[in-house]
Amino acid sequence: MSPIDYSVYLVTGRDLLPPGQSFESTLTAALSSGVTLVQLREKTADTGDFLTIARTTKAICDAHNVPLLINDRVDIALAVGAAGVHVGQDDMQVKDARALLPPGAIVGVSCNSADDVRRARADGADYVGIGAVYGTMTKNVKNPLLGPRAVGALLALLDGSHIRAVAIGGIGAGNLARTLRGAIADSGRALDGVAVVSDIMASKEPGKAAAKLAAIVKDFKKSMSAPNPEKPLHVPDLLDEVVRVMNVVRELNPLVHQITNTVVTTQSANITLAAGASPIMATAPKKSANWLLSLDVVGAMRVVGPAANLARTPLVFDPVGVGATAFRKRTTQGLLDGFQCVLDCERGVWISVLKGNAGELAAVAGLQTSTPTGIESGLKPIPGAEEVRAKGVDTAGPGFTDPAGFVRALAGREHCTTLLSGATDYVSDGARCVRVSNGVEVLGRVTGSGCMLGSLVATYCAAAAHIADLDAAAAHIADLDGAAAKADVDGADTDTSTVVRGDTSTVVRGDMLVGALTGVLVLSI
Ligand code: 3NM
Ligand code: MG
Repeated sequence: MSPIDYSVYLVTGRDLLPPGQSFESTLTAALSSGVTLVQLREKTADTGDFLTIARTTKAICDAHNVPLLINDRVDIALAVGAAGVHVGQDDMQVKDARALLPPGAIVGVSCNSADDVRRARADGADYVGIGAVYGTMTKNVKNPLLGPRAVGALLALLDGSHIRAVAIGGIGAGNLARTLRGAIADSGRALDGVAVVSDIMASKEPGKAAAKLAAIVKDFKKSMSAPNPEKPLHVPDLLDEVVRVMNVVRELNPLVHQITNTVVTTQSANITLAAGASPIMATAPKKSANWLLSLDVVGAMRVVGPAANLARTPLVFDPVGVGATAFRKRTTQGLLDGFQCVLDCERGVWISVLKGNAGELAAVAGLQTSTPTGIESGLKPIPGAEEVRAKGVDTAGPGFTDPAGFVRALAGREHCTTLLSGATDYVSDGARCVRVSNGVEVLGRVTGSGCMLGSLVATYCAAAAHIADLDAAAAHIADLDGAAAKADVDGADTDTSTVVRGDTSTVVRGDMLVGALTGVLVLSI
């Protein structure tokens, strides 16, 4: 028997079907569009009805060559010749189910805690369904919600075993990539797939819903098997890139959608125009009066971020003053869990940018390293994060002892190009790190200069579809500093602007962008 593909695991729920949609048509559409495994879950059906629906389901699964598992009921699985069963913690135990089923049958089990996973391992389960990751209306979940990082911690308990793992609970296209990326154990073990009920069952377009999930899982798996290639950077080449990307902006005149706070809206729009792009400063993702009325800024970010990810639109996230209050920390955590940095597999680069000053990035590094449920988070602590504390939107203290190392580690963990702005700026994609040392002191005293930097990063990313983000991000820093240098009446020396590879550089000059104040920038080309 070929190995089970857990990528997109549909767990049925007939009660969730929208009006006019039959179980058979939903199942057929989903199976034609990327679902790789089905679990028939019937919580209220009598045995006779369960058997009838199981036969129908088995026939449809067979027609698509997709294995079928039965929730809880070993007898039904045997009667229809299903590939196996899925049991909950209150159902028959894995060992007992295994004893009743033919050799080679699949037995999976729901897990919510470290103990559950350890027991599943000891009992020889084939896979675990870890959940609930997020809140869901589909099941009355009494256990603690895990969040992606605790899922990663539970995955670590499977190290060295062949047990496969899927996550379940409140997962859909909008949070899937972030879920997959957030749930990686230290060993590098990742989820084998995702189980969903309502995202497909309650959809009026179940085929489309399944296809979206399948595309995201495929992207993720590809990115895990093909790590970011190490591409050496040469300063002269990089400076050529700066010029090239600036020209591309002028040619393309990209539309740059920016959702930001009211302090900086005007500056952000102006610098976008000055770079040769078109800003749109809307909090509403669609031109609809309802959206405008009903969405606050954070709400708009929650809607637009995942939409940008799905459309493969570069997205710059600037968690302004995240360390200052519990509210901002919560909001940033929620946003990071809700949207994610999409990997462009063809180019082998992460196409989104996380940007902040030292205080902000230190706070992001410290987010949720332990989860509310007490499970040790799978999120790696970032060395040096404790060296910097946020003070309002500003940073207190002298900064990181090894900023390049810090940024590289954070970029690696968050899987997106990360830009640390400061007197010297550092940009890393997790492998390479560029240090930009042409800071201009006056920028530290201009509110919104960090925001403007974010606008430029976004603008150049939009234009740089064929240029690695790292280079694009470095390009605008050089640009903003250059512009500021020209404007600085005390005459900063623009000729000494230097863009060099981080770990080899010793050039540090100036003071740039300490007081960053920004929102989220979402750009569309
Ligand atoms: N099991 P949806 S959560 C069936 O935590 C199930 O074990 C869960 O539904 C667990 O994809 C869940 O609609 C429901 O959120 C998942
Ligand atoms: Mg059960």
